[in-house]
Order: sequence, then structure tokens, then C-alpha cells
Amino acid sequence: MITLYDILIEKIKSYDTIVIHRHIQPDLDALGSQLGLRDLILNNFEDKTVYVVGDMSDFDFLGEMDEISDDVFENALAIVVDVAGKERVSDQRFLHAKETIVIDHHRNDTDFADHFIHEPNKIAAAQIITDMAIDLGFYVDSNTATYLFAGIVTDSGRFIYPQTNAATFEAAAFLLRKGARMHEIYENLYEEEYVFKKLKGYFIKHFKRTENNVAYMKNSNSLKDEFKVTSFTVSRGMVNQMANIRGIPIWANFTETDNGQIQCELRSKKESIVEVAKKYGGGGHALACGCNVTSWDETDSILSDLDRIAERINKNG
Ligand SMILES: [Mn+2]
Repeated sequence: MITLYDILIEKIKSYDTIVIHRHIQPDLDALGSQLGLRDLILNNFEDKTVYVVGDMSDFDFLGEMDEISDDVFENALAIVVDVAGKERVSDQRFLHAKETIVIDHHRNDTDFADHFIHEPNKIAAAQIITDMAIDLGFYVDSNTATYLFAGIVTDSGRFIYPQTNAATFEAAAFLLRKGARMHEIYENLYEEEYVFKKLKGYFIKHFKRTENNVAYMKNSNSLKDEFKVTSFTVSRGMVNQMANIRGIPIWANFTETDNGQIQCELRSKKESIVEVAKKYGGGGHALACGCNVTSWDETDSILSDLDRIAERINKNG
């Protein structure tokens, strides 16, 4: 039987030039699987030219991208990792490649690839590539192992997300045996900006609770100037400073922005609160949603709506 791995190997063998892409605003799984696959190909196949392309993010400590001209794509194989939908692929020139292969673990289909290695049971694209390297007996050096480890550790939320299982740890253990520099990755992940740390402290010190234990913060527009951060950092970046507190089922972060609106980030442990977000013209997921309002009075009515839900939760235990 010919597997998708066989096809991938066959295609890598038949192209001299390979360009590896991943999604825009890359996280460490996107970058880790991209850079890891590059080194796997360079270390296990002879005479290949492999490029990595795309925009960069805060995670640039992992490695650099290549600048290449348009004509490189003409006779190239494009491999896209950690994303299957055309729109979100970084550097759209993959559309000019001769052939395309997608390697992804997200639960959606591809709208462009010639071949699709789709393993949604795996927690990271980097795990798909690691398992493939194990199956095929590839040579894995310590750089490759470090890249792939970074993808697995972050897409699993440091081995916390529900999909984390024995196979996740087996892949990680394999990479550590191959010399993955785990502590180097952790140092980069856990270090944060001075102002960010100070802002966290401010939040933890000043957040309040409603009668039925909805935690909340109201942030005026001047707060972001005081800490020299963006209002996005105050709003989205800080909301979960009120998460994971025993007895607090719901938490909300209200942040005034430059245009005078108030961004409302609403979060809940178990009970859906998206109806509240919708009531005020917003939306999102059941447990993580938001809306924009124009007055502090409206944030008070949001709080009393959330407080009613919290009261029900507290009663039902
Ligand atoms: Mn991923």
C-alpha cells in the first residue's frame, strides 16, 4: 500500500528545490515544524535546496526566514505546514509552485493542496513530522529536535490541553533523546517584558468582584500609556490574569480605547456566556467572547447580566 508518507518522500526526491511555508503570524508550531522539516530534508536527502518563507512574529528566536525571488517557485515543490486553508498561508507565492503538499493537524479541509497529510488526532504539526521521522528512521540532529520540540510543547499548552496523550510524550521523549534543547526553549517562552510583568501585578492587585463572584477590571485609556503597552495588551493580554481562581466562575475585562469605545473581554470556566456578548452586539466562543460598548453604564449592565449567571452557577454548585 502506498501511504501519504511514501508520496511525500517520492515528491521530495523528485524536486531539487523545495519551499516550506506555514501560516501568517506564526506561533512556535508553525515555525518549529517549518524549520524542523527543512533540516530533516537537508539531513536525509542529497542535493536539495530548501527554503523557508513567511512573515515573522515575536518568536523569531527560533530561526530566520529566507528571502527568495519569484522565479524560484517555477520548478519548486511547496510544502505547507500547520495550515490547510489558502487564505492563511504566509507568502502567497506557493500558488506558483509546481506542486503543493499540506501537512496539518487542524480539523479543517484544504482548498488548494495536491496532497494532504491530515492527522487531526495529533496535537501539533510538529508531532506529525516527528512521528514521520520516527516511522521512516530519519536522521534527526539536535537542531531539528529543538525546532520540533518547540512546536509540540507550545501547541499542547506545555502538555496541558485535553488532547495531550501518551503519543504526545513519546514524540517529545524521542526529540529529547535526539538532543532537543528544552531549557533554551523554556527560557525564551517564560521570559517576559518588564512592563508586562508590572502590568500583571497591577491587575492582580486591583481587580474587583461582584456580589456573586464575577471578577472584573475597568481600565481607562490612560492605563496603557502609564505602562507603555497597547490597549490590546491591556484588554486581551490581561483578561486571564483573573482566570483559574477558585470560586470565580466568570471574569470580565473592560478597556477604554483611543476611539472612546470600551472593549469587553468576557470569560467563563464552564457555563456559556456568549449570549451576553451577543446581547451587546458582540460574539465569539461559548467560554471566551467579547463585545464593544460606548459607555461605562453599559459595562455595568453587562456585569449584572454576568452576575445573574454566576448566581445560578453558585446555587447549582
Ligand atoms: Mn499547530
